[in-house]
Formats: sequence, structure tokens, C-alpha cells
Amino acid sequence: MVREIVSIHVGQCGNQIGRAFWKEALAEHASANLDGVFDDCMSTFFRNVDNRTNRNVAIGDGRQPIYDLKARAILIDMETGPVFETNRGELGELFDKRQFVTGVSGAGNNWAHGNVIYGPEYNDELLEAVRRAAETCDSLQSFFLMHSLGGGTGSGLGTYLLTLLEDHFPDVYRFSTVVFPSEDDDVITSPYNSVLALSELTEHAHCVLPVDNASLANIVASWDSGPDLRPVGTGTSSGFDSMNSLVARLLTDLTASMRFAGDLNVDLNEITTNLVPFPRLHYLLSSVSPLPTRSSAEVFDGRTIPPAAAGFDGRPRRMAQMFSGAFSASNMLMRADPRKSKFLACGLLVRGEVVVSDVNANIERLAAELDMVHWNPEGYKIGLCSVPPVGTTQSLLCLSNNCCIMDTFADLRRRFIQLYHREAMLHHYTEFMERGGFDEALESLESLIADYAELDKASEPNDSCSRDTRVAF
Ligand SMILES: Nc1nc2c(ncn2[C@@H]2O[C@H](COP(=O)(O)OP(=O)(O)OP(=O)(O)O)[C@@H](O)[C@H]2O)c(=O)[nH]1
Ligand SMILES: [Mg+2]
Repeated sequence: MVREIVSIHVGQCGNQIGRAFWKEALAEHASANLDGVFDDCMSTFFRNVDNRTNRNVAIGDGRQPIYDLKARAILIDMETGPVFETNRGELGELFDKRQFVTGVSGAGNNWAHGNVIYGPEYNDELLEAVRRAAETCDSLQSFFLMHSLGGGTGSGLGTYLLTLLEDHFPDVYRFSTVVFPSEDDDVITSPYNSVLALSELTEHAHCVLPVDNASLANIVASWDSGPDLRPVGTGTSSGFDSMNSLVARLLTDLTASMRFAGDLNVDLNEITTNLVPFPRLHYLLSSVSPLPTRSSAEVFDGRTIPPAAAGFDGRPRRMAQMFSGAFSASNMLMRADPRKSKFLACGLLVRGEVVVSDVNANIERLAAELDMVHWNPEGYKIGLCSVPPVGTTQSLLCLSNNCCIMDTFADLRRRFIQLYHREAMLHHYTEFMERGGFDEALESLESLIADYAELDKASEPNDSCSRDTRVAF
């Protein structure tokens, strides 16, 4: 049976990542579905609408022609720019305009404005859009939320929506892909917004896939002809396009197994079951290997390139390199080094034609080097999907539930405290919320750090002294 996913893009970042995501999703299905039929595999992300009757076409025997594809998506922003940019752009026809929820003046980089003011104000409109999307699904499996943590709308309204989804669709998984601000982010209030949003994400999401702009920018900067970046947070989306294409790749790899055939399918419910041993510790670090090159990223811009010229620079890399790369800090979409901390679980989602015995041999080789928590020695979840990303022959997405994320959280806590101790900018928030909300969010973050720290040292008492000094509580 088809298990559908409804994607929800919130704020500028969420909508811009959305554009990259839908471009890649379309490119993947176009290259895999040469007959142009609407089958189970397409139905995960898309609806097929017959324009003559304006009704959804049922999948039937999976041989129906594609009439008018519509994304299972909701586009939300409290200013009009990003959503209208999508609507005006090359993907405009893909979206049902009734699924746009927009305001006028944005949330001014203020979580409280997005959450406390816009949340209740747009509650019914949001719920109606979600209900409309859900009604067109046979068996809705998951909501994919995408937004930044640094701004006001994505972090505030995005996490308001998360609780709304939990209340009204408790059985549908909630996956949030969130962009952490970099240290030199130009949004001064981003530490506040991030900590307030994280508290909600910890309580209400099933799975969070964090990425950070510094890591995305580093990967893009390593591409041959140099980065295509603009100063963070200004102007059009173009400077973020390459970075966003990496996030898009994470999401298409994550769902490849649900959409395409393979020897070992991994559904989203298996991700949550296998990779999240404790409900609050649901932050999964991701790395992609081999890293897409600039040429493979150009696929997202709709330019045609011969598959052999992209992804692997024309040469399929050896499996061993691909697996080792997945655990290298330079391949991480979030600044972190899981090799130095304890794994609670690890997902390895392989795409392309591979030999299963090679996969197993590589996992065995790496397992000897990695520090998996002692009570989950077999904590490697493997997926094998035979369809590779467009322009490549093989790829690997590694999802790590690893204690090293506590370092990112500790760093965010430090930046939050720097502002909070001076009460800087606080009045902009207390206009809309109690100050106690700040203390609660900080407490939530501290208990998250403590939980990961505890697990990190639990089974290695001999090393506990060095670990203790790493995180300042
Ligand atoms: N990776 C990535 N980061 C982005 C993008 N657009 C904005 N950001 C980051 O997101 C943060 C700002 O959040 P926005 O998404 O612009 O804010 P918003 O959700 O629209 O909220 P308000 O504008 O305050 O109402 C900063 O950390 C930016 O660097 C994008 O397209 N990609
Ligand atoms: Mg905005």
C-alpha cells in the first residue's frame, strides 16, 4: 500500500529548501519513470489530478497516465516573498494554491511572534490546509516539516504547527528537518529562537534531522569552481541553492526506499523504531557519501548531464571509500564528528546496484572502529534501494544517533546564555510571552545535553573524566 508523505515548508528557509527538494524529487521520478505513468512510487510525494474534472486520479493498476502532478505540500510563510517566488518560478504549477498560507509582515526574527501570535491567529487556516492534504492520501504516513531555527516564522510557527499535528494527527509521524544558524549568522536573536524551538522539537517531533549552514557552506565551498554563496540571510534564494540541494538530497535518500524497489526496504517507521531508542533523543545527524559534486548538483537546476560525468567524477568509487566517507566529519551536514563519541544507533541507506556481501563486509569493518553503545551492539540499520540519485551510480546516506550532538547543543546554550544574562533583546519576546518560557526552554536543552552526556560515558567509565570536561552544564 502507498504510504504518503505531506511536506510542510515554513518560513523563507523552509520554502527555499522546499524548492530544492521538489526539484530533486521531480528529477528522480522523471529519470526512473520513463513510461510516464502514475504509480505507487510517485504517489508517496505527488497527486495526479485530472484537469478536466479537477479530481484526483486513483492509482488503479499503476498504469494511469500522468495528467497534472501536484506536490503533497503546504507552503507557509508570514511574509509573501518566498511562497510567491516559488509560485512564480519554474515549479509554480506543481503546487495547489489553496495550500499556501501566507501573512504580510513576517515574524521579525522573533520565535514568540511566530509561535504565540501567528500560531493561534492562523490556527484554523493551517489546520484546514493540513486536513485538505491528508484527505487526498490513502494512508498518510508522515509529515515532513522543513524550516530554519534562526528566524521567527520557521522556528515559531513551524513548532506551533508541530503541536497542532500532534493533537490532530497523533498517529502520523512528524519528521522535522531544521537548519541551525551558523556562529556568524546575521540574525542576532537566532540563539533565542533556536533554543525556544528546540524545546518544542524535543517534545513533539518523532525525528529531527538537523543540518547547519556552516557545514553546508563548507561542502559547497569545496566544490571545484568555488562556492556560489551570498551573505547569509539577504536577497534572493540563489546563494543558498547549492546548500539547499544537499538538504534535498538528504530527504530524497531518506525516502528512496519507500519509493523505489530494492533488496532491503527501510520505511520511515523503521527509522524511528531502530534509530530512536529514547523518545526525546531523536536527533539524527546525517552525512552523504560520496559528496555530490558541483556537476551532480547541476542536475537540480534541470541541466542535462550525462550520468557518468556526475557524482563520482566519472569513476564509481570503491564501496570502501563510500562507507568510510560517510563517517568522515567533512561529509556531515552538521558540524560533528560521530567517530569520537558513542553511537546509540546508526542507519545506512545505500542506493544503486550494490552487492550485499560488500555492504556487510564494510559495515563489519567500520563497526570495529566505531563506538556503539554496549546495549545495542547490532545497532546498524541497513537499507538497500536499487535506484541511485540522479547523475550518480551509488550513494550512501548515513544517519547517526550519536552523543556528539551534545557539543552542538552546548555551543548553542553558550550563545543563548551570552544574550540572556544581559537580557539583550528580551523585551521583544516578553511582549508576547512570559519570561518563564525562556527558563523552561533552557532547562529542556540542558536536560537533553545531560542525557546524551550520560549515555556517552555510561559504558566507558574509564574514559569518564575526559568526557566530563567536554560539556559545561
Ligand atoms: N540553508 C539555508 N538557510 C537559510 C535559507 N534562508 C534562510 N536561511 C537561514 O535561516 C535563518 C533565518 O531564518 P528565515 O528562514 O529567513 O526566517 P523565517 O522563518 O522566514 O522567519 P522571519 O523572516 O523572521 O519571519 C538564518 O539562519 C539564515 O541563514 C535557505 O534557503 N537555506
Ligand atoms: Mg522570513
